[in-house]
Amino acid sequence: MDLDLIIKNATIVTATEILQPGLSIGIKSGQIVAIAFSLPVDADTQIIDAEGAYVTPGGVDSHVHLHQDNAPTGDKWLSGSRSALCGGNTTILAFATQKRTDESLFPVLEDYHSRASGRSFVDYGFHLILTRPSPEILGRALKRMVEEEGVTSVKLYMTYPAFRLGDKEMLEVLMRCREVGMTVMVHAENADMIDMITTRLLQNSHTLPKFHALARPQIAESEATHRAISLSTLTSTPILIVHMSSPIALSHARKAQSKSMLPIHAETCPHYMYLLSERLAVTRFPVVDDANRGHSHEHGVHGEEGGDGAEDEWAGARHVCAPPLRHAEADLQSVWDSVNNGTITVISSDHAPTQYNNPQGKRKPLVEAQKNNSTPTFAQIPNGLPGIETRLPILFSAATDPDPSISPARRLTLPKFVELTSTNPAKMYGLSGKKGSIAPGYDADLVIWYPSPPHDPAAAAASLSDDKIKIKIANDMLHHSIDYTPFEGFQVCNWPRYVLLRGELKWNRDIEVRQGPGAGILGKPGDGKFLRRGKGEVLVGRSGMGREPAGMRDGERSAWM
Ligand code: DUC
Ligand code: ZN
Repeated sequence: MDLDLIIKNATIVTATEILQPGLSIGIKSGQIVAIAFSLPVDADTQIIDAEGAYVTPGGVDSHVHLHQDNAPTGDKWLSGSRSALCGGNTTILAFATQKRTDESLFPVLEDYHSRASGRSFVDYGFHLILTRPSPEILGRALKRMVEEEGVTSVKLYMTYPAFRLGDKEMLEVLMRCREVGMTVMVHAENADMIDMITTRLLQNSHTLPKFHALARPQIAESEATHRAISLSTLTSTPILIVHMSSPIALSHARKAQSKSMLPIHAETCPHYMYLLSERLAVTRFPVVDDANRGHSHEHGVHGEEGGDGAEDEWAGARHVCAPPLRHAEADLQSVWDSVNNGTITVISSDHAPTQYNNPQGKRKPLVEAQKNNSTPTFAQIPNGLPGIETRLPILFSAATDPDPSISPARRLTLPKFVELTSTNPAKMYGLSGKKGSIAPGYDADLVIWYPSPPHDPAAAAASLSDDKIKIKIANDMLHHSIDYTPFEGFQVCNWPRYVLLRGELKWNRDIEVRQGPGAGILGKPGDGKFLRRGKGEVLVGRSGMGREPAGMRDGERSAWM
């Protein structure tokens, strides 16, 4: 068989099961070719001993913003993809953004290719953000994107003046995406509600970061979600609603999936599973918060109780994202419940960072206001959080941490972890058969974790003192170019020990721990290849032309569709 590499003594996890411990994974020419208890070794076969640890498919982070014009202090490809790798990701899907002035999509794609080319540590692809879906674009360009460029997904915004599409434009895009087989992502928030509330908050001098959460209430998300589902139903087009945070919005998705069998997919992110809007009101950072990992807690995050940072009334700007962090534990719980009852199809990071201490970053409103002698406002704070490197360790911990104080309601199973962070995003975005699973024929993109602590509570308590398996997240251990992480101080019980991209070891945390920051990165910029993707799969509901929506006669749509 002439194997290049064998990962021995693995406990392999797939989206459906945890395989019997002790298996070996045989790798040749970057692909998995065999899984067995014993594989033939020759003189050139390299061996990595997983020591019984869980081995999961490399993470597929299908929602990351790198080198975007509206985030000049955010991660570009080098730092963003490096951070992805060190957090266990081997594929990332980022955005190529059409500006309203861009008449053609092809120069846009070329521009974004040139931003990424030769710089990525991990494999990557692009979703197109459509802001001007002209007849030409709908007529030919999208089809060519699928057939010639391997770009098979678009993202549509229902909010943000620079990006927002009206319902008619969305309908036209949906109809065309169904025809050409593109996956449609939707950012669902009602723009006019947000605009009206923001204007009135500012008129009332409510300008601090904490008012960001009031400006984008849950009803703005739930109304737009319901509308997006209606548009999808009318046009019989599958959609994926990104970064869902609201219980009512999630209930709309669940009802559509379960009662009407519609192909409505839902994405969430770790920040909507762990962080509350009270963080927008903090006046010190880092925040002292024992609320992570699903412990129920009485006290929240308050400036006075805050960490060792200096007093700063703008500190909460670090947590400005859209949709905003929600107010209540019950909101977090509804997201967890939606993860576990199957409503959520994908958990991405929505890594969309901006530095804090930078005049072009989260503090920009303060700097500008000082120059113009005006008042800084929450509405000028760039939206988005970093999270590409912390997504997998946090969620893997939710699946494996033996700490009995973690609420069972805030856990997920290991197969569910694999399904939502790797297998499903690969399937949804046209990477089936290549990425997102551990099986013969797939790319050998693998994460080998540290051997888990025993599940016997006494033994677990003893081994929790081992630094390898009890890790406190700190920004200075991350590899992005951002000066904070919202997960500072969170305890996780594991971290990707080895990460392999197409059969080559690219991250070795043992070396990082021994030799210091950056030493564990064995990969280099340009290792990551652009992925020409196929058409995405529909994972929930019925695909293709379903029955007419309620109230229409059978076949009625054929008069206009
Ligand atoms: N919200 C978005 O819509 N995009 C990026 C970041 C964010 O918070
Ligand atoms: Zn985003």
